[in-house]
Amino acid sequence: MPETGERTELIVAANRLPVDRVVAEDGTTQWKTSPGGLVTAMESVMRDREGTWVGWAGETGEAPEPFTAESGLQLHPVALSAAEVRDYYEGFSNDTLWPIYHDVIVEPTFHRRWWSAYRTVNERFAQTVADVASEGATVWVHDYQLQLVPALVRDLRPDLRIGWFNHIPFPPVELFAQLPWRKQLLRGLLGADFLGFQRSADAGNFVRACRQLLDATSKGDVVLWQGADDGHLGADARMVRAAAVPISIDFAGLENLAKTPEVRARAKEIRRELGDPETVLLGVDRLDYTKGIRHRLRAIGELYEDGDIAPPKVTSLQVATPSRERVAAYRHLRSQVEGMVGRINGEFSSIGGTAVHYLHQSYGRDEMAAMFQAADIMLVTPIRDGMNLVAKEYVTCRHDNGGALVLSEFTGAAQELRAAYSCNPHDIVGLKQTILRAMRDGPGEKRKRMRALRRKVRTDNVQVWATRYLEALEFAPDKPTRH
Ligand code: GDG
Repeated sequence: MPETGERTELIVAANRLPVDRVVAEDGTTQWKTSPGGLVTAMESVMRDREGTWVGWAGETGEAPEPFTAESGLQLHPVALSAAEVRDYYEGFSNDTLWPIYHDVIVEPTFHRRWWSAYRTVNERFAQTVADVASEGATVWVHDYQLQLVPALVRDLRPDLRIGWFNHIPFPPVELFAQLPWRKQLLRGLLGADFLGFQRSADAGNFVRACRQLLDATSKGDVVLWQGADDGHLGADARMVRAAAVPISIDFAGLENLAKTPEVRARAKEIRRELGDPETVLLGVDRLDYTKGIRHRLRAIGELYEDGDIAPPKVTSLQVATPSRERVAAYRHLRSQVEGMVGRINGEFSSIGGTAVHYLHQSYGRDEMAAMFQAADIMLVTPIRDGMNLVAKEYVTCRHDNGGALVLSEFTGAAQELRAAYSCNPHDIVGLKQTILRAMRDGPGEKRKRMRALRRKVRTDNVQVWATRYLEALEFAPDKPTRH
């Protein structure tokens, strides 16, 4: 392994480094790796490729010096000022791009100042990548916060192999076209050799946007970009492949955790604490308007009202992890959700029988695994979601082949998890029927579905995803010959 600060062969660039600073009792600072599938996947591919992860360490002001995490990952922090976090991250990334890329569920906000910060921060990331990459290295850029990085890195370091992966959907051109900076974003992405998306529909949307907004041509999943807007083949002409490489989770790691005696015991204890109901309905989401929490609560409330379900026999648990609370749309969502939970509980709970247990908190991985095991019906009902890892985590934790997954057709996961109980969350009547069907189907039918779901996630796990992505990047088409 190279010493920290040396040039490396594989560079991952993502908005956030996978660590959090924790201050010990004696006042010393330590960096704790934040657990998650992406980190696990990167650890496995970076271990044998001398990798460095470039990203923000989570605190504003001067960046810490590059360091090695306890997991062995080399980390290279990028500095962000408080104003940049506000304008580049909370503003442009989460209040301009996020709503546009998620079907404009809420109205996007456009500010030229935010765009300018986005450009500045993308330039800083690109410069850092260019500084740490060894000759001919591979660069893997992640997500919507860094869409200008591929072209900026290519300008600085034409010798590098550059890929980008979008964790969220790529919108239809009709919505993408609203962005005042649409061409700059497309040109930024076209600096890459390979662009990975969650679904082939997302890749298709990107290719169509290039054709319509840049007059690029395409053949299959390859965009031919002339390198100039005048239709002539310029010196920067390139071929860029855009295809689906759906992300997954660390199946073996999570299944092992779910099988530990502690997690199994905790799952039983959770059911006891909920009053030993016959059926537990569960939702686990970041508190985000894309996740369909309001639609889900509407359906649950109506099921109580219709008398199809009643506490304490049936109870529901909603974990809504705090998220982006400085963005107005998220504060508004929180008060709507909490109003709905209050109304449902006011009408349908009794002493000793709560209709909706609502938890606006975040939990450790063990507790999440126990909750998944304790749930009979998992409700994953986003209005739009790039993939949705919660759905995959739930089936991974059900090593007993029990439980049932209700899954929105508007998630990337729905393309893969065909054996789930599929729903359209906008159709409240249909959603109620699907929940009831998932509750009432016999154990044989449910086990058959769960086995198929688990087979899929076991095979297409996050390690396979990372390998597939890097292969696609390696074999992406080269620059076109000029004539
Ligand atoms: C984006 C895309 C895509 C949640 N609460 C807690 C907690 N979580 C974990 C879940 C899961 C992750 O966070 C959330 O992942 P999702 O996929 O559900 O959604 P996003 O955060 O929106 O992620 C999404 C994903 O990127 C990956 O490409 O699937 O479509 O929007 O792993 O378990 N984990 C812990 N405590 C919590 O309270 N420990």
